[in-house]
Amino acid sequence: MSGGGVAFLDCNNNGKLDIAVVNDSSIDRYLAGGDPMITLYLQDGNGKTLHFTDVTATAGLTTKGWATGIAVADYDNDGLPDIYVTGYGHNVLYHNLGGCKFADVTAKAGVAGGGFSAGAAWADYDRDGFVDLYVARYVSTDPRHLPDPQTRVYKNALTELPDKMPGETNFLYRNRGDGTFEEVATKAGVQNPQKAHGMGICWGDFDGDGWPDLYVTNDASSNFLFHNKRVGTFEDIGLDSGTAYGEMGQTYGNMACDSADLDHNGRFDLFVTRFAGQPASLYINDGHNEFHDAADRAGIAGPTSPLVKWGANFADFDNSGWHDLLMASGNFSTLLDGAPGEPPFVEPIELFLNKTNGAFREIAADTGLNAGPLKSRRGTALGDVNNDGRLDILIFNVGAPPSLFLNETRNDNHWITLRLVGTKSNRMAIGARVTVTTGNIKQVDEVRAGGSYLSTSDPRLHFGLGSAASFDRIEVLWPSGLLEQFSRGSSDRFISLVEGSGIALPSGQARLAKTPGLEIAQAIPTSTPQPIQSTSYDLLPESRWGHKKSHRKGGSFLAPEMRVSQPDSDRDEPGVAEVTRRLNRLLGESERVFQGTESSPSEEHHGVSWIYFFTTPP
Ligand SMILES: [Ca+2]
Ligand SMILES: [Ca+2]
Ligand SMILES: [Ca+2]
Ligand SMILES: [Ca+2]
Repeated sequence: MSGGGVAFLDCNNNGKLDIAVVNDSSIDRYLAGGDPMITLYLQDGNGKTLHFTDVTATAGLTTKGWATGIAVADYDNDGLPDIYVTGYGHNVLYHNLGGCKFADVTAKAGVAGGGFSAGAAWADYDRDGFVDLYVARYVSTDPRHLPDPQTRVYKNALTELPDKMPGETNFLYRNRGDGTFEEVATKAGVQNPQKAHGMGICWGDFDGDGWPDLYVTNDASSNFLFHNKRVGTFEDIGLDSGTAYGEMGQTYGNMACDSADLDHNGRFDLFVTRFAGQPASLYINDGHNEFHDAADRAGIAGPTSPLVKWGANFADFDNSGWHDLLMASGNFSTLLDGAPGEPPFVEPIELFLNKTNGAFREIAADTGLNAGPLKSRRGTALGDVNNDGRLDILIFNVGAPPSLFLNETRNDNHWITLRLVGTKSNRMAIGARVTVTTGNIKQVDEVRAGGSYLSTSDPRLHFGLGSAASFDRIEVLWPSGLLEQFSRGSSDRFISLVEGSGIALPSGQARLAKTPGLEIAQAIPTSTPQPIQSTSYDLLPESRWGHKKSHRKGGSFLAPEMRVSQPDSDRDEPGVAEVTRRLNRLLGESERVFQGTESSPSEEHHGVSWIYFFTTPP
């Protein structure tokens, strides 16, 4: 199997991220009923220590099956994140009852799916205040009627190759707002009638019109970019946009996607991972729904090509103000180890540091990410699991416990992390577009719920601010259409922004097309809003990444080479041994003992470093 996914979520809203991990199964076990589809690890440290406890059974997450992916969102706007799990045979929707107790509401909700579901992700595509769910399905296969082994041997491995198997259509579940969903993929034009092999999903407003668009990666086929036509329907502009194929029009084995505004021009760019021998694509958004593949120029095509690539995330790991890129890899079978031309089952993680000039440099070896035993990696998720202002990494490993990497980068850079609370908009503000201005730099990001490879990251938006000890303003374009400003404030803290508590900017309503059905006000607890000052909403200059033209010069507060300093004992930062001890029971039962290693800081450290924790095999 090509699973699976991981998720950061805060299941009891106590401000500390919990962890959900998909559970693999096997054909024999699946035919006997399967395995519990996910494991939930509750973060229950005392604030000083990081500690997790497996609460799967007491949380009621007991539905069995063969899981692949996980997508978390608050589908009923009650303030508690709910969990959707994809898998083979059936999917499951767990409603969060509070206190990290869940109920399987799949049947009532009508989102069981069927067949072989892979990626899933939430977005409010019709902007009615309730998040909707897209599910990509992979191949059509039946473990009770497997094909003749003699016809399905790939090198040394008995396997079914996707390009020789029929695919399946995809699902779009429209949230009716009453706990039930209506499957509307055909009506909406996102059904995938050609039955391409769906894998990854990236919702994002790629054309900046305020309506979420949908990118779907397909194995052994071209990718879809479904442009939201604002009337409940989509059109596939994958081919016209330049995001359907490889740079020279190649059809590839596409796995996962992620998006971010890499070049500070307000447009979301796309990254796509692929099978071995196929470079990843970095599709730079040129505006007007046109992209070009800059992976080669950016120094990403070469290093990514040999690997069997899965999860990938853009994130600012050193808080420089520029997105770096994480990528996880691993071949699909140990039986291929040693086969001519085949990458091994276990492969290194790659981390590309943004050089801020349109190019990246692969620095994983210097960060400690590969200091422990290599694994066959799959889904990846990001989140600040210890709330120290640095994004940490969670990765699914095939046949092994997941890996959690704590970001131990030491530098003087600043950051803010924003939690958005929708009132008219969906409660988790999925799809909200946030612009953070520091000096003459504007960074844009969007709240997402599911993506990359089968996984869900921390819903809080993390912004590295470089040397800026304060931000000038934050603007939020809520899914309801409201554009609000929150005033200047100091960096290095977590801020909650509640829809309606800032200063409304009139241009927000005018900028977006009106849509009916947005009057879904709810009484919710609010945090203290920031004091306000008004301002204009300037556009940014053209991208320096673009092939068309670039007039963006200087003016940046971002220094690419960050000073590396040793841990400051005054900051009450635990050392490796102490963290190791504290993490002794991390991610599992008492028999899963953790060991810690640390990479050695060096001149080639590049300001990014990690403590690597891994479990001994059970
Ligand atoms: Ca909920
Ligand atoms: Ca909706
Ligand atoms: Ca759009
Ligand atoms: Ca952290």
